[in-house]
Amino acid sequence: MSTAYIALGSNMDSAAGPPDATLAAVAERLGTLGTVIRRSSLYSTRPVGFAAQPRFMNAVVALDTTLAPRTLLDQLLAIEREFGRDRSKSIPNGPRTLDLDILLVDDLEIRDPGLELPHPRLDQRAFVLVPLHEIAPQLRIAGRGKTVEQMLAELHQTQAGDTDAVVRMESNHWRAAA
Ligand code: PH2
Ligand code: MG
Ligand code: MG
Repeated sequence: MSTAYIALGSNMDSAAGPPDATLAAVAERLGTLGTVIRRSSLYSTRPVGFAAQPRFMNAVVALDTTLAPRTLLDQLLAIEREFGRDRSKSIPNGPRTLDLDILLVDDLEIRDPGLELPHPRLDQRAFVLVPLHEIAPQLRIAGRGKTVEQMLAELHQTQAGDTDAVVRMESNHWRAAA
């Protein structure tokens, strides 16, 4: 059994509804791949990389699973498609109905095409580190020799005073999800 940390993101409506409803439905769907043992709050986040698009909803969940990382990735890409993601029509870092990224699987270090663990941009992204810190502050990141708490503190030093980038949200959809 492995523990995978998975980042969820959405900034376009899907068939399940607006981004918070989509992420709530996705959190339940992830339960078919293992057991969701922790779930962060939902955060409204400023788009990173391509600014001219709506704010994102982001969250992180911890999943206990027997699936191998590559199989887990294939399953996550299938769930993205289920929720309306069409990669043939999208621009890099642009709007999407659903993005599912594997951040970490135990202490594995993998550098394969399409699957890099830990996620290579983990330490630059407050929209990932803030929710990850909420559910696993003392988790040590493989190959970096740092905990999530230490990484977030370093990021905050470079982004001091940026209070609008990652804002915790209340969502009835998210709260109701198992
Ligand atoms: N995902 C991206 C690019 N930029 N910005 C925010 N705030 N949240 C995201 O999930 C996100 C992003 C590429 O996957
Ligand atoms: Mg992503
Ligand atoms: Mg992705």
